Amino acid sequence: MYSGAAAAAGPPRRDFISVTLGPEETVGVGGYNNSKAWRRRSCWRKWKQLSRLQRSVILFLFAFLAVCGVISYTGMGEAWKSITNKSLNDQRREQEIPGLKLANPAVLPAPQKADPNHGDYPELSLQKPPKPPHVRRGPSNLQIKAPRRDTKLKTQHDTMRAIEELVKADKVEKTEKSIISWRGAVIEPDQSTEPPSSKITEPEKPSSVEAEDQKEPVPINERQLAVIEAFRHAWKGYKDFAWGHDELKPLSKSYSEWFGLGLTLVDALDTMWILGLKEEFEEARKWVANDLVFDKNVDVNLFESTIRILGGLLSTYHLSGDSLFLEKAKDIGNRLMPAFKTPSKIPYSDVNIGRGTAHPPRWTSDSTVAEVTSIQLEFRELSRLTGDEKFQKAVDEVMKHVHTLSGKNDGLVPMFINTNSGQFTHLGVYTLGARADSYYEYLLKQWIQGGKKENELLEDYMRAIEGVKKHLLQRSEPKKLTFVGELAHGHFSAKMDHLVCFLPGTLALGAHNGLAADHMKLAETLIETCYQMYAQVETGLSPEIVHFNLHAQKGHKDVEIKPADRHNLLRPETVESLFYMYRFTGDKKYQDWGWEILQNFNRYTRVPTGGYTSINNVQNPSNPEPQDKMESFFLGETLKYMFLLFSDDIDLINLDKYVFNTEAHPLPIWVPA
Ligand code: DMJ
Repeated sequence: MYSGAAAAAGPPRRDFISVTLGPEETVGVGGYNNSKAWRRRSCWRKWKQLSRLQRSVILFLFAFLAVCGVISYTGMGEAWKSITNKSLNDQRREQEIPGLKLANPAVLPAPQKADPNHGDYPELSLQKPPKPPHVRRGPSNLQIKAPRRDTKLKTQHDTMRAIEELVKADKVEKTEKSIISWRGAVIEPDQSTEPPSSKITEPEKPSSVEAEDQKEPVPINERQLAVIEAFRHAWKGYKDFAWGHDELKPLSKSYSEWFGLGLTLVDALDTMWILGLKEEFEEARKWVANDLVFDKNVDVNLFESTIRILGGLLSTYHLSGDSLFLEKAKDIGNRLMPAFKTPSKIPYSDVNIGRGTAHPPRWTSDSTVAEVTSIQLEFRELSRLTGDEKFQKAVDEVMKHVHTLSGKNDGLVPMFINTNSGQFTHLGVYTLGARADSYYEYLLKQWIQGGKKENELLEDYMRAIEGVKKHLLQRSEPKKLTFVGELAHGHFSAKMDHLVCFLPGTLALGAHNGLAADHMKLAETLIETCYQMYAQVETGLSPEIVHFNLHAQKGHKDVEIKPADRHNLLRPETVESLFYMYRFTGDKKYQDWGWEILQNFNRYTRVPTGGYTSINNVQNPSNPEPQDKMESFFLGETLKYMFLLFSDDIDLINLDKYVFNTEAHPLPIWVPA
């Protein structure tokens, strides 16, 4: 307190501190002596005049203020440092990665789990720089370039750290507010994916569309618009004549039931999402919410309902973040579980989802190998999402068992397996077509889904591809097309199902994930063959099965078609593989081939009143003999793969983040531990 009044009243003693100064020290009174010595002397005198208590209190005050000063100085320093660092990093970022959107980590490689030891940079610090791709990835403007290992390394590391921090901050913010997507659902923020462990307690969140809202939208091109138009036309037929039923019969303007579960609608949900068909999606969602009921006394095929319904619901949940789809997925998943109650734990083919009973087909106790080994991606994902390990346990057991079985031929498996003995049956017949196809596909895809750690799956896959090379590959005449035939008790048959055309895409996916480069070479030759299965036919559409000519004969093409095999069911496998090939090579010819196929579907299978139909005769352009059936996979797979094939956006279902199930439903790749 500095006041004349206080000075007059004398120093107060108790409640507060008073510093009393004599009148001679008042500015303007007496002469103004401001010499150092005088000041020192006068201060000392004042100090001595204070009581002991006053002196102690003043000392204490000084000490207290000094401590406060030190603390606030260091805090400000930190704050200042972080501000300057941040803006520096921002500048560097802009200089080094022009156009990089920080909130869009999708440009970085596969989702990887944070290293728990890397406390400071939990999100991205462990991500190794993307490996230079073995082949060119996508069109040049979308290619991910490997960072240069040169003097820039440190700055790049800094940049990564800056990105990590900003992404981390972005994530924290996201957890506080859900993102509402125009596609009608609340998208929850956390996209982390974890493999299920035996101690799953907390359910996982959807992988969702983390970067979609932030990144520049890649404009939809003409060919994609043509796919949207085709989808709308197909959907119109389904809506007008088959709404809520399994399949459209577009000619008779009616429908057919298989399981009575709105199969086409459920199979098409994620396609609508990907194509951006908001209204159609909303309408279908309403049907799922109000009318999709699994408590029905109906027999369903375990495999078909898993890949189409469970797979469709799971992927729609991931894309939309809408928990309705997860609830439905849980429901059907639980209802399918009785299939695994067999003596061998190899599941039965059929389940009554209302009664909770399962059984094999009436005529045999065998199941199909492809069916029991191509439900794993879906059940494993269901475990991860629900925290309930029983789904994964059941399907993993099947894979482990098949891994140890005898009866394989250099990794190639027979087509049947007995649900009582757990042994392969009908030994000696090997194909990559019907009844075995997706066994091979799921070996690779489970390995990818699980973060490339499950070595038995990889071993079985690699061995099988060697088996294909050794026993099933041949070249046709006159064009010398490499094709995959079949082996029956040591006899080679030059027969190839259209179904086998999944293989080039799978091989390319394996090569993209670091497997042998010659797999990519094989993929390139096989996709050419699959294309020729269309191009050499009168309608430009492939039949269900072809036989290749092994010997040159005048006037004969490579591809021969038997009358019983000349139907086309609107199958997806070739466009599926074209999609992978374009994504990994950027070679436009694959888009052009797909475009030809779409035009031929429009020419020969489109029904004017709505919908597309399977045809009976691909060799007769003037009468392809429409069959009056639109398979659900035309919407679930064929049109989806077409749309993705024509897209130049590698983040539209990024193949380092998602793995497609065998019905084209994308499921997240789990973050490697
Ligand atoms: C689809 O249900 C799946 O792709 C399955 O793996 C094979 N058959 C059809 C499409 O052809």
